[in-house]
Amino acid sequence: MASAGGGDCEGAGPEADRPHQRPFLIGVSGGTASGKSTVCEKIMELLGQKEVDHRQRKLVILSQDRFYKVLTAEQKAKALKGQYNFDHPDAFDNDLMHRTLKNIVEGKTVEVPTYDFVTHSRLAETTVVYPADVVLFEGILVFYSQEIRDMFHLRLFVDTDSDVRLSRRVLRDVQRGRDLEQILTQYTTFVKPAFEEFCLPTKKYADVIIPRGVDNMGKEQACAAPTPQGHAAGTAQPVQVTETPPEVAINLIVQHIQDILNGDICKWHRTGANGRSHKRT
Ligand code: UZR
Ligand code: MG
Repeated sequence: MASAGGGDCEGAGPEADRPHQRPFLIGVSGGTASGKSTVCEKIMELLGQKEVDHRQRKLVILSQDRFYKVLTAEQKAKALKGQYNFDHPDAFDNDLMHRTLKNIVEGKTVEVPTYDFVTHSRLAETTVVYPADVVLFEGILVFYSQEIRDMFHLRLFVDTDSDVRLSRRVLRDVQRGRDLEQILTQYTTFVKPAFEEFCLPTKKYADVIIPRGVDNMGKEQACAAPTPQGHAAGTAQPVQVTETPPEVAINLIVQHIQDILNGDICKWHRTGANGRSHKRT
């Protein structure tokens, strides 16, 4: 059966029958303010999908932030004082996130909540996400739960220095109307420890590590060497594009996505860098 993208592969077996609406799901993780959203936007732009009406889009970007839990009055009071841990895996409605991603992977239209960072609450309006060929799901802890991690066909980790992330984070939070002292206290109390405990250890699950996000695109810069100790014994190393500007990593990813959009569904059959099989059920 032909997928809408065309180009079925010989020997693809039942995989060839997969309706094209079943998207290729890409997880994009990295610390706070690492540039996850910017990387996603850049991918969308390079694929010429930015100007396309959202109903016609082949690519959709979705943020884990949308799945922050609805806070109780008590938690909200804490949040407003910078005393609530938004960087802990429990801060997310993991059930809803899992259910929503499952529906997305099955090619269903879903409704996702909208989250307001100023009031720390879920807004009444939701966003309808229509079936797309490629879905980018970005967030600090998208690789934390194995259940969700295993759903991704490709995993990217945006690796940006923590001092760069802190300075961006401060600017962003000030723009969100927060008090500087509170921003810094929250960072040292919650954001940094949680990054080290929950986010950084998930870097080993990435297929591709994107250095410095897209901020330095086009600039020549020396980079740190890869850190093999970050990888579990027996697992393959992810592709780490360290000696080159980050657009090389992004261009490689874009090329891969382009192949999927063009209907080269053999790509879906590949065995991941970590030995995962991407067979769909
Ligand atoms: P990114 N966050 C808020 O600042 N306020 C909220 O109401 C909900 C989340 C922050 C959260 C986390 N932490 O570090 C960050 N705090 O959003 C994740 N404190 O978003 O990946 O875009 O940095
Ligand atoms: Mg973000």
